[in-house]
Amino acid sequence: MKLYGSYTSPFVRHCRMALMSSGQVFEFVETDQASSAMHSPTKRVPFLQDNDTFLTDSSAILFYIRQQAGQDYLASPAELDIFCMVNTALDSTVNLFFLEKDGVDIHNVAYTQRQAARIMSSLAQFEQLTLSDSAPYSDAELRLACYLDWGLFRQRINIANCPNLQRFLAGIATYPPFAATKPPQ
Ligand SMILES: N[C@@H](CCC(=O)N[C@@H](CS)C(=O)NCC(=O)O)C(=O)O
Repeated sequence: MKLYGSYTSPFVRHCRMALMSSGQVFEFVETDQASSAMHSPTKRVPFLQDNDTFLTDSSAILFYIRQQAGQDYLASPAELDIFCMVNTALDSTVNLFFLEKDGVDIHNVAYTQRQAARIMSSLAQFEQLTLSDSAPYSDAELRLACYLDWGLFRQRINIANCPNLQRFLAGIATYPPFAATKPPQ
């Protein structure tokens, strides 16, 4: 099984954590934008190849990994909803990151202003969640941790006024698969 991705992507990190905790043998193939543009129709990472199985989205990749390992994945509509909400915030944050990198003035465009507002209201909602303070973590929680850590690493979010999220991140920092996949600083 080959997982293609970067060491910084939060979507890839979640898949790497799932693979590590499943005990499955896999090869991680570091993939840049030029290579993902050539090998995946979405032109994004992660993507996964396992014999005849080719998957192009982290949600499907996680489904595959969890299924193969006989582990739970998004066990209730409520958990799926949190997972989706984190993905929405993450997509908005990644979009703003890339747009700003490409020179777009994101503060003066109505659409990007809406994305920024979405990120703020999502963080406020995440702060209200009841979150585990130690393993086992659900996939919604793992996705949230990947998002928060990436957002802080890229200086795209501020959780100074979110004690619940800070506590959650401090707890998961000692979870071995999370610690082992930290983006290179
Ligand atoms: N829905 C996708 C999102 C993946 C994604 O946004 N990946 C980013 C890296 S964090 C990417 O490859 N972006 C390149 C681009 O948009 O050109 C998933 O869950 O796998």
